[in-house]
Amino acid sequence: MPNVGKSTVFNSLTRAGAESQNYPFTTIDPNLGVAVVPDERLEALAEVMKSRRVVAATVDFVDIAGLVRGASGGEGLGNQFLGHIRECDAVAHVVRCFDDENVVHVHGAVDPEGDIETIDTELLLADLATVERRLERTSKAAKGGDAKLRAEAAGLERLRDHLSDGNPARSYPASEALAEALGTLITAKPTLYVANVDEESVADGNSYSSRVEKLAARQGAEAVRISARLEAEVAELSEAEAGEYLAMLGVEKTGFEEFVRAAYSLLGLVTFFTAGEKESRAWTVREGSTVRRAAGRIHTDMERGFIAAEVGDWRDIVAAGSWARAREEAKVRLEGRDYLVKDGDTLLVRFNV
Ligand SMILES: Nc1nc2c(ncn2[C@@H]2O[C@H](COP(=O)(O)OP(=O)(O)OP(=O)(O)O)[C@@H](O)[C@H]2O)c(=O)[nH]1
Ligand SMILES: [Mg+2]
Repeated sequence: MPNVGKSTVFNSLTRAGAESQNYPFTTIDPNLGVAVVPDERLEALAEVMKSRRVVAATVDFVDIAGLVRGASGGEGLGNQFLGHIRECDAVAHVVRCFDDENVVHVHGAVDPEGDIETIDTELLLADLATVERRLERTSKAAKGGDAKLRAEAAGLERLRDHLSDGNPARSYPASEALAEALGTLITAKPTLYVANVDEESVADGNSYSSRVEKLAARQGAEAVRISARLEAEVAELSEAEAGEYLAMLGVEKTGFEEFVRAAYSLLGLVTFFTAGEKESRAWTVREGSTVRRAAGRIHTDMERGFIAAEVGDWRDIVAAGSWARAREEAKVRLEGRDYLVKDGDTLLVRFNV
């Protein structure tokens, strides 16, 4: 929705300094920013290795314009804005969960479920239109008798009914025939609800945020609580002042770290590490990637000339304190090209080009 705090949340995550103002449609063109994923495992590795450089994993965020009722029909630049969502891998849906009579709500009252429903309906309608167009094309082409096309058309009909009943595409059973079609749908994207609460409600939440959490649970979606306003304020303070201020509010964590972590896990990624004196670094690959593919993230030469990788769990590497020690203690093993990288693996790649 417009004016619910999306740009404020985005700024708190990325420090990108996007414009945030107290009126709807402050944001028209998308803002791009990068958030660093906090990772204690990487910190621990860098410390024992005495790394001169520490490079964390990152998530790219795009802050977009608010949608309004009718967006799927082109209302309020709807088509353009929906296009920005289509380009992303996952959606963080910011929901206003704070009272403030000075901040305009486009429908006049704070209403988290109503807001979510308005937006979800537009996203569903947009997907429904996409599926109907595709169904029309596929049905026509299937008249030629091609079995594959007929199966796709039948699948699209079932998908259309699923969406018409108000269900997001992400709850439609995975199907090979529809993989391509599903890939173009907004409601197929993993979604995280972000309850934007006031400073006082970060610690325990409020009635709005608990409603968002309940709704998310019903949908099988995730929800996090964050106070964007608090994040913005804390960003202006020195570390000592920030600590004092947070203690005064009874807040241990501002929600920022949980948000970035939740966003990261939403994307179905795993983190692996490289660790040494020169640099310790967190890398990102899709779940189910082979170690050879993972090596390619570090350098294309490593994928091309891949021989084998020494692999150790990050905890074992930290406990050993060095690769040499970890080898002595038999805490690293040699894996071939088809080994599937697990979250927390620490790699040393052997290659030859
Ligand atoms: N009281 C309070 N105000 C907030 C909070 N978060 C954002 N705001 C205010 O709400 C107004 C809108 O914030 P933005 O971040 O620009 O909202 P947006 O969703 O990006 O808005 P559009 O780009 O116009 O759709 C600004 O005046 C913010 O200061 C909050 O947690 N508490
Ligand atoms: Mg904005």
